[in-house]
Amino acid sequence: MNFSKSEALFERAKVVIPGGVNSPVRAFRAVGGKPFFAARANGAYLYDVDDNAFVDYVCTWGPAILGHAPECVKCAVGAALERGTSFGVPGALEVEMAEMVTAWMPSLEMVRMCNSGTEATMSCIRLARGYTGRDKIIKFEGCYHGHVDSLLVKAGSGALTLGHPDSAGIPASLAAETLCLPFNDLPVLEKVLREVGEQVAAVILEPIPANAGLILPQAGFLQELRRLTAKHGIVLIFDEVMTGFRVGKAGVQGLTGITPDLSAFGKVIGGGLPVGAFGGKRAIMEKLAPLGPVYQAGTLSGNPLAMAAGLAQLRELDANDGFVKLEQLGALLESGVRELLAGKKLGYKFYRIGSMWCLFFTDKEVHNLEDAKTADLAAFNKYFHGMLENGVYVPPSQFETCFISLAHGEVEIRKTLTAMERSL
Ligand code: KE4
Repeated sequence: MNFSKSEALFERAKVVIPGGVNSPVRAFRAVGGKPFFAARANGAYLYDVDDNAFVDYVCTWGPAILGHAPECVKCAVGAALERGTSFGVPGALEVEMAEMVTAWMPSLEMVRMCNSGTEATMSCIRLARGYTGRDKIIKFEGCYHGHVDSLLVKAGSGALTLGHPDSAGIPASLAAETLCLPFNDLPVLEKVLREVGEQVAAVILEPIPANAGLILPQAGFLQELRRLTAKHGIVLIFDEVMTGFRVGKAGVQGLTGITPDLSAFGKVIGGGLPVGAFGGKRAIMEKLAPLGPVYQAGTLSGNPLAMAAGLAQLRELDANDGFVKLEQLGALLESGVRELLAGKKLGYKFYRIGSMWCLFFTDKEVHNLEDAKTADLAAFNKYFHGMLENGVYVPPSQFETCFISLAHGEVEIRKTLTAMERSL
């Protein structure tokens, strides 16, 4: 494949944009090589500036659940555009969006729109601290919640030691308020809560972690987490930025019947435009300004273009049994992949939930970040570039998750399996 125009753009980009990208993962640093630059996208396909076409399993990291540039979203945004791009005063679409998502998600008694997943999780953390009057936060290794200072924290040496910054620029004093525990490990969680439970404002997690590859919660883990957080008066926050409106109409909380106290959303809810949202129990949400003492704000929060895009996408998903079709597509891909892997020597582990899937390059079952790190990254990188050369774009890191859209069909899945056969 020829990538000459992308390479020229990348050289220009690196002069004026750090690393040449506006978000680090796009730089292909984990897999080597240089990123391609998108020219356009439609349906299941991304097209780069050199006219290469790729079956896209990144789906702009989740938002393109209908596929790229769906007609319903284009029409809705076009109509909204005629009425103006942003008002800075409340609009009817914000009310429609809030009524829709609170009807879809029983745990959401109230919801507030913001502009990214990061803002959503950051606001949940501040709200939980303001509501409980406590300072400590518990998160889990391998879970990513956006670039929030309190959540860019890695585990200390022992489970009980406090967190250390996972990025420069985060005060050790702030990181120390965050404990980072192994996912799927109830004994450690119970021990920590016995020690410091009454000091903990919130436990935040991706209920199905998808930023360390895809890690499925083991039976009973989420249920016990809900019981223990309730017992200690701790706000349970489900970060459903990836899984919300992706794994089902009511996200993981709908699949499991577990009711978190707060939830964070992004990606799908914005239809490809910048949107985040957070919501939950009325008693907690009413602590937010202008009602309560917890400040949170945003110039473009709930702006009419993003609301129009998100509403159109969610309505299309719901009106056409989107989640049922996504499950069927996921199952079709899975059966093909498992047939392919059966004939291979090297250890692979394939995990899927609905339209989210991940191929780990390890023969160890993956239940947490430590397991995920046993993956053979050199083998993954060879696979990534092989897939790209064969016209399939999977996330440029072993520690990400693939997304299927409703625009993927049997043709794209067959193309994917052929590319995989050549790349493994
Ligand atoms: P944003 O601030 O990027 O909209 O959302 C942050 C976020 C929060 N919570 C979860 C579970 C997330 O997956 C994310 C963002 N996901 C990454 C993909 N691993 C976005 C891609 C990127 O960083 O460019």
